[in-house]
Amino acid sequence: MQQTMTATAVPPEEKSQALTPDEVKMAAEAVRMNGYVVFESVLPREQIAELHREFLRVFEAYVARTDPNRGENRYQMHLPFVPPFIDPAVIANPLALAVIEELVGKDCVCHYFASDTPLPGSDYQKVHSDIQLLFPETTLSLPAYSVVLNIPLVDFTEENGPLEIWPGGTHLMPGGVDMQRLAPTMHSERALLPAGSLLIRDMRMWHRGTPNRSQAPRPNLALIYSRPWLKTNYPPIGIPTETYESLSERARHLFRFENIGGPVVNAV
Ligand SMILES: O=C(O)CCC(=O)C(=O)O
Repeated sequence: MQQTMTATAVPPEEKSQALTPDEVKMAAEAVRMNGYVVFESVLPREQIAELHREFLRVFEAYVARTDPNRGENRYQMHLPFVPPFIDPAVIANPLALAVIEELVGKDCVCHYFASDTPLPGSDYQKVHSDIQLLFPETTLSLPAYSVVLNIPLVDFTEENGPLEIWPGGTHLMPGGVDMQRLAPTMHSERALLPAGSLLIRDMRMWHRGTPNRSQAPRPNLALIYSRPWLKTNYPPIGIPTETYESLSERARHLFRFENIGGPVVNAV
């Protein structure tokens, strides 16, 4: 992918800790201009292996009791707000947050904690954006108000259904554009990402899931961070009170509008 950045001058073991102020600015500019930025292989392999293992346990139980909800053989699943998913490197990743705060402000909230998984046999999704435009009746391009952080739990390859994105301005398109007719005429990219990478993208950027032709599920964690006034229809995240109180101050601030004291979903 073109907008791949590395946390230069940061030793691998501290990769998730820091970016220089200049790197934060550059990464935020990349999202503003192109709709996304990638930091490759930030989470350590061992952590990804544990997340993947636990994910599959939760996911298999989910698949056994629900129908595909994002097209054939393709599932969106809310994550249970429990370890290892709520590790600080996932919910309040310092590298991702530095860029996210630059884009949607330090007072932002995290209001979506979920995953997207195409299974073998899945097909192309329709090209779509993940959020409504604030003023679809105008041609105004507004700054970012909501961004999604994707963390692949396996390497995304040509075979296993990588996310396809339309960078270079689709996040700034006005309302009323015929996305399905226009998208095939525009440049798109497949997000071929190593497991544990961080993909930060403007929620408005056009994208779609592609067919998984491998033998295994292709899980992608998805956390949405937005300006605190944004209203969406996502169910509030259920967070037991003791879990909430055990979080860092930063994480508590991020999840402050969620269902504190509410039930954990999809736990097994
Ligand atoms: O394949 C993915 O990770 C994302 C799929 C997607 O965009 C969706 O289900 O809305």
